[in-house]
Parts: sequence; C-alpha cells; structure tokens
Amino acid sequence: MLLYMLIFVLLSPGNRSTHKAAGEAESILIDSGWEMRQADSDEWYPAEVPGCVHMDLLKNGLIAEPYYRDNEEKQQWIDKEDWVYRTSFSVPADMFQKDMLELNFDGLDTYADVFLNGTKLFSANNMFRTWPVDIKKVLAKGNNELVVYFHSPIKMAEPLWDSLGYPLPASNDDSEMGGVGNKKLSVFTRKAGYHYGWDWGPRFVTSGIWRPVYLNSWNGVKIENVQFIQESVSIHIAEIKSVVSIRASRRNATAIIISNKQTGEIYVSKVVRLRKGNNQIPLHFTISEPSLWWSNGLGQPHLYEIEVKLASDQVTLDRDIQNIGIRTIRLITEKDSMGESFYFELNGHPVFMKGANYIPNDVFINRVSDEKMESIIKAAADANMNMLRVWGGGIYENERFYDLCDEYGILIWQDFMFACSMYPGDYDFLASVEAEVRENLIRLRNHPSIALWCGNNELEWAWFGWGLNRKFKWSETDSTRIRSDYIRLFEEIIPATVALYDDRDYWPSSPSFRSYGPHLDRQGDRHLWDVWKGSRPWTLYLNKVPRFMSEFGYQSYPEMSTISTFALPEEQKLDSRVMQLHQKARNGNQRINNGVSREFGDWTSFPDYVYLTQLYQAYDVRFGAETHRRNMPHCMGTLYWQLNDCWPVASWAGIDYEGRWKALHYAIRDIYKPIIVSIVNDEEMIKVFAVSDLLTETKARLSVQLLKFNGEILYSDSLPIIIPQQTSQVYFSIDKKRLLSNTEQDEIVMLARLSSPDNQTIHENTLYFGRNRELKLSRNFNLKKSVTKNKDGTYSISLSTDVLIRGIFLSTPGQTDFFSDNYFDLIPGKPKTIRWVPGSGNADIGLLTIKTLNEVLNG
Ligand code: BMA
Repeated sequence: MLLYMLIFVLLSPGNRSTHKAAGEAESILIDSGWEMRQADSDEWYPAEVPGCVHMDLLKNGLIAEPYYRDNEEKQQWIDKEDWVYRTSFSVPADMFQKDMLELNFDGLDTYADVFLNGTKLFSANNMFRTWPVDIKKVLAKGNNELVVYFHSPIKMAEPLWDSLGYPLPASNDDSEMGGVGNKKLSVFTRKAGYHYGWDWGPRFVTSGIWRPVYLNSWNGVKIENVQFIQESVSIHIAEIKSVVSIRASRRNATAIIISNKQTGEIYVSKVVRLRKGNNQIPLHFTISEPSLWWSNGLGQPHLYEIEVKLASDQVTLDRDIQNIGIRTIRLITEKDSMGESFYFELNGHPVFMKGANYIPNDVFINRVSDEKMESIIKAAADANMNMLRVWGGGIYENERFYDLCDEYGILIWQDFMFACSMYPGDYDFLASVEAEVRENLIRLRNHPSIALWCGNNELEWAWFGWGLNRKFKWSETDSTRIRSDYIRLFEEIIPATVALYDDRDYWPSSPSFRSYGPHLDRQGDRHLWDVWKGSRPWTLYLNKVPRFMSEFGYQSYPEMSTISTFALPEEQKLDSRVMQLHQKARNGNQRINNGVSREFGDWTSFPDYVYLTQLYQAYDVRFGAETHRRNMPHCMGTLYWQLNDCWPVASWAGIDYEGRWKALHYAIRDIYKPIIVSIVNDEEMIKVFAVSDLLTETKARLSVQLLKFNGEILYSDSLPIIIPQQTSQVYFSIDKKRLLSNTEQDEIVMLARLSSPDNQTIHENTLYFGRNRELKLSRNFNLKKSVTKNKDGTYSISLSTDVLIRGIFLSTPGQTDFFSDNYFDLIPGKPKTIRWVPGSGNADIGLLTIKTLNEVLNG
C-alpha cells in the first residue's frame, strides 16, 4: 500500500485559501495509494481519486473507451455492480496532537458507506453534498485504512421506484439503454441527471469519489466560511458586511483581521470573544473609490483579493483568502407597458444578456482538465458572451469554473440540479436537498459572477404545458401530491434557504411564465423549441419574442475529424448503428434533415451533409439571437441551447467535445458584438438597425450596398449616425420595390457596414433574398489564396474572389488547430485574411482544405 501525503492549505468547501503559516490549521490531501475492486471480486486495481469507476476500469484496461463506437451499450453492466475503494495513510505526530481531526469528502457519487479502520463513519446518498466527519476517536497513530463502499445507484433506487406507487416522469432518463425497462430511477437519487442519459448525452451511471478527500486538523479555532454582503455600492464607496463563521474547540479570544492582499490595506481588525462551537461574527468595512466588477463587454471584471485572518498573540491561527468583485446585480421583474420586465441590472445599468446554456464538459467529470475548462470559458468570452446558464441536469460546477467566470466577466444563471422530471417529496429527500442547497450556496455565494439562483429546468413548464396528467394517468390524489411536493421544494424550501444564506434573487424555474395563456411573451423567461421540434423555419423567431429567451437552438453534427474519433470510416454515414448511437434526440436526424433540405436541398456525401448541418444551425441560431437583440428593451437576453458537449455527438452545441468551434460559435461571436448592424427584410421595406449594448453613445457611419454576386454595385448609400447607449433603432430604410426593381433576387446580396470615424469596421452584416438553395451561387469562382508564416508561428491565409462565395470552411486535420474566422462569406472586392493557429497532433498548413457552399450546392 502506498503512503503519500501532501500538506497544504486548508480548503474546506467555503474556503479558497492559498496560504498556510505556522500554527495554522492543516490539511492533508488523501489522493494517493487508492485501489479499487468490484465488490464481488478479490482483485484490487490502482485507482485515481478524485475519479470514478468507469475511468478506473478504463485506465486498468478492463473496459474500452466508453465513447468509442457502440461501447456505451456494452458498458451498462457497470452501474448494476457495487464497487469498493481503499487507501491507507498515516498522520504526522504533531497533527495527531491537534484538538480537532476531521475527514472531509468534498463529493461522493453517490451511495457510499465510509469506513476508517473498520469503523463505519457515515453513509452518503447525495452527490452534491460534502461529508465532513470527526475522526479523532477512530484515527490510529500508525497506519489508517480508509474504505469506501459504493452501492449500485441502480440497485439502491429500484426499491424506491417499486414502492412509490405512481410513476414520476423523467423523459430524458434512458432507462431502456440501461436495461431497466421503464424504470426512471434518476429522480430518486441526488446525482447528476445527465448521467442517466439525455437527448445529447450517453448513459453512464458511474460511481466514485469525484471530489477530493482531505484530512483537516486544527487547534482552537477554524474559519468555516466567510460571507461578504455588499450592503451598498457606488463608484465612491462600497459598504460591506462580512460574516465570519468560526468554529472554536474551546472558549477563547481571537483577533480577526480583514485585509486586501494586493495592497496590504487593513480594512478591519477586531478582537472577539468566541464561545465553544459555532460563532458568527459580523464585521463591517468600506472600500472607497472601488474598482467595480463589470461583465464582459462593459468593463473590467475587477477582483479584490481579500484575506480574513484569525490571530492570537501575533500567531496566525487560520486564514481564508477569496476573490470578490464589488458590484450590484439584480433581476428586475416589474410591471411595465409590455407586461412585466425581465432583465438583469448590473451596477445600476440594465444589461442585455448574451450567452448560452452550459452543460458539464464530460460525463466523467474528472476528465475535464483545467486547460479544457479554461478553453471553454475563454471561448464564451471571446464570443462576446456575458452570461452562461448552468443548467439543472448537470452538476454544481467546481471552483475552477466559477473562478474563470469571475475572471472573464461571465455572469452565471445558476440552476439548482433538477431538470425535466418530477421528484419525490418525502422527508429524507427534502432534507437531503435542503442540505445540498445550503452547502452549495455557502460554497458559491461570494463569486461575483453568480447573478441568479433558479429552482430548476422546465419543471414548471412540464407541469402546466406537457400534459403530464393525461400522459401518466395519475389519480387525483397522486397528482395533487406531486404538485404539492413541487411547491414545497421550489416555492418554499429552496427559496427560503436561498434567502437565509444569500442576498441574490431567486427565480423558481426556467422557464417561468407566472401565468399561462396568450401572455407568454409579455413576462418571464421562455424556452422556444417550436423551430427545432416543430421543424419550423427560423423566421418564426420574428413572431415569438419573449422578455428573455433562456433556451432555443438547433442541432448539428460535429466536424468529420471529431466523428472520426468514435466511428470507423465505414460507419461514417447517417444510418450506421454507431452514428445512430451518437444521436440521442428523438427524431433528431429527421428534424436536422427537415431544416437542411428546406434550406439547402439535397446533399451528395456525408461530409457535405455534416457541413450543411453546421451552416444550418449557425444561420438559424444567429437569426434568432439577432432578432432578440433588435427587440431590446422588450427582450433583454438570449441564451441559446447549448454552449458545449459532454461527449462526441450530434447536438445543439456550438463547441464540440474535441473543443472545435462549429459554424455556430463563429456566427454567435459576430452577432454578440457590443454593437451590431442588422438588416430586416420587412413586408414592403428593407430596414437597417443598429443595436448597441454599450453604456455610452457611439458615433458611426452606416453604409449600405446592394451587390450582384459578380461584384457589380447596384445601389450604394452612406450616412453618419449617432447610436445612443443601450438602444436598438432603425437608421435607414428603403422601399423594397424601388431597391429591387430590375434585378434578379437570386443573385444579389445587401451589405451593411458600421464604421468608426477613423473608418475601422465596427460590424458588417448581409441579407440574401431567398433560401440558400434558390441562390445562384456559382461554382465558377476564382478563389485566390496566399499563405504566409508569421513570426509567432501562426499563419496568415489571405483570400480573395471574383464572385461571391458563401460558407467558406477551412479545415486541417490537426487536433487543436484554430482559425480566427471560419464558415464565412467572401465578397468580390473584399479580400479577407484569416489567422491559422496550429495546434497539437497533425498540424500542417499543407493539409489545408477548403469547402464552399457554392460547390456543395452544385455538387
Ligand atoms: C431543453 C433543455 C434540455 C434539452 C434541450 C434539448 O429543454 O432543458 O433538457 O437537452 O432542451 O432538447
């Protein structure tokens, strides 16, 4: 048995310390020497903690890569087994003498019995909770054996399902794949919903020690957590009330010193008397002339590094360091002329939210490296997003995620972890949820990025809009019970817990309309799925503009290089079994095909099809987001479904599992710019809007042109404009008949450009007059390409053309290669230079290929 210990800072769930001094509380990370076995086998294998059963089986060569081909089907046995983990450790003598010795499991997934030296410490049953336990009496001076026994999550939930007496809906729980028939077991277990399968995710109901295990020791006092409540914030002064929660092993007097780590300034220092047990000490301080925290696009997300120190006679006893942002954030829902508002106000300013819904980056959460996490958040920021919604079927993310959002200025709409299902309401379940909510509030509440707590994903909508009563044929008693369980959880317990531990707003469900009927677009937030599920053209977004769009989207396939990671060449076709296993949405391919063929007509090869699905998705979602932005301030936010993927699959994501940007992510980056120009093809008029999210007015020049695909200019105009802050207005309109007389509509494009007084492009946009398949996109173009290598190792690819080319898609086989722009149109007379950043793997500019819509449509 290996023995390895790492002494480092105290890191309990409420704390993010980075320092340790003599005399302080200490922590040992218990991450070494772990082994695992199947419960009914004697054979032990090396294991990784944090980690999970599937990844340990993979690393030991006992299963193949779960995402490859049809391995998902072959690995369903794993969740029906019990698994055992063990390690051993010893404790330094000085630590052994301390007053308090605690083991802390930051996360156990999910049904686990924990034993130390043969004594059972506790049983866990909620993946989202932490499990601190006093081990002073059980700890041995020499070797200590720690064992964690995981019960099968399937076997544990089955009796609960069997005894409930009525079915609870969980439409995404792929119980059939799991081999348990119609038993939707996910709702009984406080575990990530998407582990049971989703309409973009596989089913792997894993088990494991998914977050770190620590041995914490301390004498006298320990900081449990610190809350920073911003009582008032202005550009002159921030008044902050901190509440320091301290545990004391005996009565004593301690100094609490709160200071700024960056400047050394001491904000407050006070000696307090502590009683044995828990102490809550309020301390007020002010920060004058504060640098405010702003969301991406509006300013710097300034962070203050605040240290809270406990000391006695100049000796530091414990400390806690956190990055906080000074800002106010509120959700404003007030009656107005259009119904009821729904917008976020940051530092007193309404802010239009531009973003996406976020899911975990992997089914096996510990596979997500820090680099991958950062690349996803950075990609969101690079795409001009200012909000992500952490969707309720996944997990409360790790610290790294929220730290990155703090640093990149990305606001978070945080769901609690409930999605698309109905849940039990017995005492144990509710108590478990209450503890989960409390712990996550305490862990996350100091992050400036968090803007809103939201009860769940789509439960309210499901109840009122999905005809559940009819579908499940519940008796009146059962139906009343399910509804009252819902109300108890999402309208009583969770909001009351939020109010107790944080001062942010709570929204009961996404979407929540408050009332049903013809008012859907006048109040609340909305998920609009009519375009995808109803196979309707994207122009439908024009007629259904809500106060805040928190979900809408369209599926596409990931690039061929991503498909090649899971399908053999002969399987790379739509009807192969492997491809079908990597399309989880009901009628998914049919719906993709409806859109693609309506817009582009027939396709001839699978790679062309994949490319068309991406273009379709990009054009569709971009059209929606552009519509929402034009409709501000009626609509004050647009979050499409979904930012990222958790495995390689056909999905709504804009960034695929391999990190490749789909056409959608490029398109969204463009249409989320702080200022955009937008051309609307109305009944009789063509109208050109400018939309600004900025807090100051902008002087610009608006130029419009009507061009033939061969470059001939048919119409041209330009005018100076002033775009007031945070507005959407029409600056130019022209009678359609006048503009389009004497031209064929299938060979023209309208261009609009906003430029600054020094002629820098602010934004450009185009309008075509017809579906793509109707356009006369010519194969006979002369695309000139020149490539130069830059000093920094990147390449510049300069492109120009004699006739308009749509949807230029550049690709190389390199794994993490990046193009500064892609899937764009190239207009005669407007050359374009793209930067290529070679990545890992087979990065070679000589292998560059170019696909165009002009060729694919004329294939
Ligand atoms: C939304 C989400 C997810 C789902 C997506 C696509 O309603 O909340 O549950 O994956 O639709 O169907």
